[in-house]
Amino acid sequence: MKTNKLIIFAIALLLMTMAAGIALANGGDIDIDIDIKPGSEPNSINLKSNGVISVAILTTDDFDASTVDPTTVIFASASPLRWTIEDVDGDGDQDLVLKFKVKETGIALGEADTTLTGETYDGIPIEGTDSIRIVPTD
Ligand SMILES: [Ca+2]
Ligand SMILES: [Ca+2]
Ligand SMILES: [Ca+2]
Repeated sequence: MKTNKLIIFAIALLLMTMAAGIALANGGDIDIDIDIKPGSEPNSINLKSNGVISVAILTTDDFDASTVDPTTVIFASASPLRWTIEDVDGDGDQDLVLKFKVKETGIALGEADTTLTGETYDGIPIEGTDSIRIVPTD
């Protein structure tokens, strides 16, 4: 009897979680996982750099990064220079890796995270945020 109650509780919890997920999806943006500077942590950014920064949109159980239209992606204020589909985190599924010019991002001193937005090919808005660490530039 106790086991039955536990199972019913677990199912109820699962249904509630699913309902919350659907509500969120209907609310607009899909929350996506991004990784600024894939494979490195913290995500140090040198604002004086003329370089390029990589940002990965990760494929998860809930989201397929290859559905993102790269031409719609904006990271901070920058549009991507180029992109590739690759398994950047080595977990067996294909991720979308985009490159941005650091200078075009408009990231300023004191910012602690940066958001990437875009749309899927179906026009569904996506949004993901990751932390950054601005490298001191005396
Ligand atoms: Ca990172
Ligand atoms: Ca994955
Ligand atoms: Ca992967």
